[in-house]
Amino acid sequence: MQLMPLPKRNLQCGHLQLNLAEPHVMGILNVTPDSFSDGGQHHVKEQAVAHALQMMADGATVIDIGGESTRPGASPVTVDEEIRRVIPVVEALSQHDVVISIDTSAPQVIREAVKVGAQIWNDVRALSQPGALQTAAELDIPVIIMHMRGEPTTMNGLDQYDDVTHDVMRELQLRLNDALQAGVRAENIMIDPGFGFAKNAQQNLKLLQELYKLNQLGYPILSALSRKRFIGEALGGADAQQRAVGSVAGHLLSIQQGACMVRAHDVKATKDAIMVWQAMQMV
Ligand code: 9MG
Repeated sequence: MQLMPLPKRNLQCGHLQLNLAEPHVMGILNVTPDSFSDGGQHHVKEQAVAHALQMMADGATVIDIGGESTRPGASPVTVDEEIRRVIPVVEALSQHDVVISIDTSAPQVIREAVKVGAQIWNDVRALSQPGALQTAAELDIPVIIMHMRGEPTTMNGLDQYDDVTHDVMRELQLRLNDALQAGVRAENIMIDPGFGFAKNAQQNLKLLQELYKLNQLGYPILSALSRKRFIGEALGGADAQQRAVGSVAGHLLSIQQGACMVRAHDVKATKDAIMVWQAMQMV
């Protein structure tokens, strides 16, 4: 496996800066009805904020808040519902020293979230929804452009690749071209290979093995494989709750190849692994 240095630059996130010379943990905060025990909307917000604060204490510098599940088969939610779920949590977290990322594809959601303090747009649909490119250019905030084919509901049948890494890079480049053409600044772009989106287990592993190649595109890389099915399969069929250590391994392999951010459920374990990696780098 070829090793690549991390990109040595800062990502400006509103009034906060992320130094991308060191790896960052993005903690996952799903604000969907099944994420927290049902105790009414206010109670869900309290639990979500408490969970985010714990992830920050554990070492997350970014919290990724999502109000729509992108799992295959998950039912879509309306923009109004997404806003209702996400905005109160953004408002509460904006009082804290953490970068807030919003996992949404809807321009209206990110616009509302930025008004109350969000700084990064994490879009698994890579700015493909109507108005998304213009919104990203206008808001002038960091955007994560992820590779996917189709929609979460249709992607499972779209995994025909000649060479998965090469094809993912070529298709990502097309989305990058569209973003740049629309006026999104290169300094605001991060890329993501989209582990688990329109890829089978072997293809996900191949992408992980060759992640370093994505450095050729010239943008900081986010790796997001936390608790995904292919990690479970590599572990011989572990269910989601038993995939923490496997996910940490995958994230560390990503960082070793140049990823400067990893999106994780298990923040403390991920941070510990990164600290060992960093200590080794210092020798
Ligand atoms: C929200 N979400 C779920 N999986 C993801 C992935 O692989 N990358 C990014 N950027 N977001 C994701």
